[in-house]
Amino acid sequence: MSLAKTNSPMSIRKPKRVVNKMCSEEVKIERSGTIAIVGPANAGKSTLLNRIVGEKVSIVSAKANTTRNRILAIKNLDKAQLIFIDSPGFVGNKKKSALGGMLERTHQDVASGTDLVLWVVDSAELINRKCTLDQTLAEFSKSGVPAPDVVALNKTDLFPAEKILPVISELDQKLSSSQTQIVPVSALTGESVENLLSLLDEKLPEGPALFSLETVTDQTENSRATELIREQLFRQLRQEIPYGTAVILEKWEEDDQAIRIHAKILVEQESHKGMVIGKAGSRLASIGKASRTQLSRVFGVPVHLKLFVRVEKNWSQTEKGLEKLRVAGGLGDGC
Ligand SMILES: Nc1nc2c(ncn2[C@@H]2O[C@H](COP(=O)(O)OP(=O)(O)OP(=O)(O)O)[C@@H](O)[C@H]2O)c(=O)[nH]1
Ligand SMILES: [Mg+2]
Repeated sequence: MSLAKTNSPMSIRKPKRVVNKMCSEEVKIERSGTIAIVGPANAGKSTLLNRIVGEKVSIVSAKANTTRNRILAIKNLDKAQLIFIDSPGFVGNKKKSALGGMLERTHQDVASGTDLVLWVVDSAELINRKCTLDQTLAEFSKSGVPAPDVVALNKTDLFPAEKILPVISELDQKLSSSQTQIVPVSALTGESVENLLSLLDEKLPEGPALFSLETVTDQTENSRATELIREQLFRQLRQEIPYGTAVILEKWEEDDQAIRIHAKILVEQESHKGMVIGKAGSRLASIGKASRTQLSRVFGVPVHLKLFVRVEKNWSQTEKGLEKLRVAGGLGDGC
């Protein structure tokens, strides 16, 4: 199969595991709309999206700024179609590279054109006082995103109710709009995610389904594959190394039995190349193994993966570097 052919929405070849299967004739959608998922880096936005749609559509790691572009995924309820758009987290006041600037613009763009804004807040940051609520609110208003319709106070699995309740009441007092509702959730365990969905459903405008009821995400297979590899780079590499990595698909072949993928991992410095490869190739082998497991799970067939590491000096630092990567397909869909 040619590269261009893989640029098709995921709905064309779904994973064998059937997710969100609903029969179009049985369901009449009366409400539909787009919902921006915004919030600080690492708050659990992508974990929440994956939990809502029931499969991994957005990559997750413990490192900030894992998500780099908009990720659209759809959840159908009885009579409603909720179209979620995950975004890169706030970059904050740090000195920004060209890539950091791109993340910030994407974050703002995602929230500016949607029907609803869902702000995900990390309760651990507030309870452990790494960040005060005033700082969190100030950061939110500086981010240029419209006021949230719903706040999901995430990671509640980490604390007993007596720690969570004061945060909710403080949030309630300090939010500028009395229309904003707060839902404590755990994206990790799924606790209260149904409540969150009901609340969003109530706020959706009337309208027909905007996507077919079988569609889970509009991401191309190319992008989904490179993102799953990038997830392993974020999970398995340390310090600044993952932030200077990008993945480009070089070859995609498939038949009924398997998919064969060749992908290039870009790093910014010669010294980073050795760290990605590791002693006797051990790190790259581990990245490849974990990526293959995820790819096979998502695509529903065995995946054979070959990874190569190349240096593209300081690509993330300049607009020129970003543009070169964008053209090569190394920044994913929608960039
Ligand atoms: N305990 C706990 N951990 C969570 C929860 N949700 C997310 N996490 C963890 O928080 C970390 C960040 O999760 P992500 O979903 O990547 O966060 P994000 O907001 O998408 O981050 P960026 O893409 O970097 O902006 C990961 O280690 C997750 O496993 C939760 O409800 N409970
Ligand atoms: Mg994310």
